[in-house]
Amino acid sequence: MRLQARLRQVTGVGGFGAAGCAGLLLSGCALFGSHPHEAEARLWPTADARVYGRIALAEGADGLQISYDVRGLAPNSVHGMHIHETGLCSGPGASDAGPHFDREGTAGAATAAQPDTASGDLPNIRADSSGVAIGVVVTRRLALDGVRSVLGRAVTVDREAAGMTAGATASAAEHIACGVIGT
Ligand SMILES: [Cu+2]
Repeated sequence: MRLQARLRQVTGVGGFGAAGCAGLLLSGCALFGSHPHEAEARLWPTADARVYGRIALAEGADGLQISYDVRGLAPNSVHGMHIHETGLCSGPGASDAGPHFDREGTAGAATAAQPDTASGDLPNIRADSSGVAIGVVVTRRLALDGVRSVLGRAVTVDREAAGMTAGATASAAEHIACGVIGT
């Protein structure tokens, strides 16, 4: 009976969590729990583009905060930005990234006012007169763990703005930059 109680304690939630964290001390597990609360993606140009940048992701009380800093864009241009299903930036225009991340299965319900509703569809980014787009998006539809996790997926910048044609699957849009989200 005493042995059984001990085993239960070792394999219980508390014991498992501590054991899981022991190997992950360097990633901040001891401070924040069993999954990362911060991640980033470095964006590199695809095809002939000269676009590069960084996306920083942080989980907070309001959801997932996505901060972007994209450079090398045409002055005052507007571009679509998405999370894609697969963490690959290879293929023509990063086509290996696959379809837009859409865990909720809501894409296709597009209207002119709400052009695309896949959870991986982020608002358009807007370059200033120097071709730099900096901004922050906060969403509860994405996370860094569970079924909404974007870890290991690709984030892309489109040549065109999203939502120009309601109902179009923007997966076919040409990408000018791509990066894989990691910790
Ligand atoms: Cu895309």
